[in-house]
Amino acid sequence: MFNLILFGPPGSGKGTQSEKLISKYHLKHLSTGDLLRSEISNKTQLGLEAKRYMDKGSLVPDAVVIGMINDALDNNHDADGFLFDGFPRTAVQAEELDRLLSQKKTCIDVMLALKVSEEELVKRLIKRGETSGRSDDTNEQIIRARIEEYHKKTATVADHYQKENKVVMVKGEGGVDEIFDRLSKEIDRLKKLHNC
Ligand code: B4P
Repeated sequence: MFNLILFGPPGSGKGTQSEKLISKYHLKHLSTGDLLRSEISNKTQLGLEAKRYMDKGSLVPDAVVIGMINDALDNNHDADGFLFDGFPRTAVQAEELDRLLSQKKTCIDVMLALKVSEEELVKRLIKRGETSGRSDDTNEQIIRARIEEYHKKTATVADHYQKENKVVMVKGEGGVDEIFDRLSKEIDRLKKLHNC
């Protein structure tokens, strides 16, 4: 099994690169953003609660996203590995993910962290907002609130995995294929090491 976290601030290219990586490496894609948006479009109780936070650019409560990931892991026990996209986003989520994976006798092999300047992030998200219909992309103030939330609560998640020497920084600016090649090179190297 090979489990990776694709990490980075909002707009750093996690969703974009995940699509290409799951197809190349046959990993199960677990994006908490996508799972939450699907709950919202199905108008479930969970979706209605999550929307209140997402519309402000805030993180959804830990218990909600951890519950979703727990269900997704249980429903995919035959997967060859997981690509976690947008999760974990807090220290509590990271600890809980480690616990859930160790129950399944596996762990995180690597965290690939995309590095992108703040101005580039804002530019990308405003551009996506023109066509995505996502309420959290339409207003620059909300986009900046999401980036602030990342610095306040999420950036430290990298420290958690750094203690185990599992963080690899990757330049997230340039063409999509160029960044994909950088990520693939790291995965090809790390897959041989079998961390877990
Ligand atoms: P997410 O769905 O995770 O969305 P994101 O971080 O905004 O975007 P992502 O990083 O995937 O976008 P990408 O760069 O690919 O989260 C949305 C919200 O859900 C959060 O704010 C939070 O409220 C909630 N949430 C999710 N997970 C949570 C959790 N674990 N705990 C609590 N709350 C949670 O794409 C951005 C744009 O850049 C695209 O338009 C793309 O085309 C473009 N782009 C990508 N690569 C590019 C490149 N190389 N050059 C130019 N443009 C590029």
